[in-house]
Amino acid sequence: MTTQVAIIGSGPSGLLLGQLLNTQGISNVILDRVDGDYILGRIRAGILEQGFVDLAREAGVAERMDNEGHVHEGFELSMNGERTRIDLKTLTGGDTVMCYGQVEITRDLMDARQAAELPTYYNAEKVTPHEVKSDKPYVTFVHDGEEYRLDCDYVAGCDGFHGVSRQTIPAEIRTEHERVYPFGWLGFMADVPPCNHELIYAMSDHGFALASQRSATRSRYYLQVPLTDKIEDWSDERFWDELKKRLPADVAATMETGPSIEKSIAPLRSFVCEPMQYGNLFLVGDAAHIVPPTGAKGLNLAASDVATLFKIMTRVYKEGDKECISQYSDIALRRVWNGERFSWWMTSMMHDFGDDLSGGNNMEPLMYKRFMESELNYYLGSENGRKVIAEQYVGLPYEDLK
Ligand code: RFL
Ligand code: PHB
Repeated sequence: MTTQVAIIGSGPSGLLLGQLLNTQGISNVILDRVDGDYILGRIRAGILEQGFVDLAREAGVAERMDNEGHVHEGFELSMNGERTRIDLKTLTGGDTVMCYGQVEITRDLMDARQAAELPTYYNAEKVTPHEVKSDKPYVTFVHDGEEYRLDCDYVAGCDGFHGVSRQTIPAEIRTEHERVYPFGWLGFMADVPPCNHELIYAMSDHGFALASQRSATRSRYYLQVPLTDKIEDWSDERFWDELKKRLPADVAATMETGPSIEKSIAPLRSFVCEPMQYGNLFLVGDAAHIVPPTGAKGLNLAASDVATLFKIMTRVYKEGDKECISQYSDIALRRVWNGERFSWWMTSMMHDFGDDLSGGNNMEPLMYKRFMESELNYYLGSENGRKVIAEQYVGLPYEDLK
């Protein structure tokens, strides 16, 4: 089997890249180790930057998003019950974000791929890239008990944090930066109307909470929880009780509650792998970097990687310029480090690190807490501070190739 770009991973990164390449007539095959239903069962992101929205439109998969997604012109930060609105549109001179679930955009991408009859192998086992430093890379895998070899020009490693692609880069070439936070997020989905028309990120003496949403009738909430907590520890009733303590009192008082339709705990991590390419292998999205979800940046950084790789592939195949491929890692990493820094900063200011000394570089815990409270207070009280938050939240512009 032969293709131009072998894509490992059928998450949003791999699917978006495949769809964009197809608009330019660049052939691609996607391999994933699980099936489509499993992928659609992973409830994750909810906020898309304008850059993502524009890419989805370019890929021809935006119809449902444009009809059913909600444009948000702002969000709120609550500090011990005191609410401050970050007016994204005014503070950035017109930018907004789109509230549309990762599951929905992934479904739209899968449907478009199927309609275009582009080759996809789900439940592919032992997916392994080979010879990625040469100009004849290939990927081997097993499907339905049969062994396959996929010859290609390039390999896009879109296989998430636990994928095989990053491990293909020799350990002596790769530097991995990692910080694991001393708490996780308990996610909770319920078919009740959102408690507020915009998102609320809440810092409180009881810990962090986030009120998000998927539609006018579906809410998505998160609570900071100790890493040792198990899902069984959190009955629906306990969840709602705790959430009400952390959100502003007026919001909690009118909030509608109901049974959960999904509950899960995710650890929080900052992670970057440098470089993001090795020969003709490119790492894209979570395969190369992870952010804590506080800034809503994970999926959006994946999209900016996709945008850069798509520009490179288009130039390679349309103009015959192979030199430009060496630009990938540097361009991608500049935006990634910015998103990492913002996500770390938001996480640090808004969560309770308790006695954990890693929060503030071995600083006395209460001193660190006071510094962070003071920092948040300052940013919220100053228009320039709110502008900085707004500019980062809507996302920095994508960088062009040289
Ligand atoms: P994915 O989605 O992990 O997809 C990778 C795919 O690769 C497959 N795979 C393999 N296939 C073949 N062979 C192998 N050896 C393979 N190993 C893995 C997997 O089966 C999978 O299908 O990575 P991708 O495409 O890079 O997408 C990244 C995003 O999923 C992620 O960044 C976001 O979900 C992060 N995130 C958020 N991002 C935002 O931009 N805005 C948000 O509001 C936001 N909220 C969140 C989030 C992530 C969360 N969790 C649970 C981590 C909220 C949460 C709670
Ligand atoms: C979500 O709706 O899942 C969501 C929104 C904003 C975040 C993280 C998650 O920062």
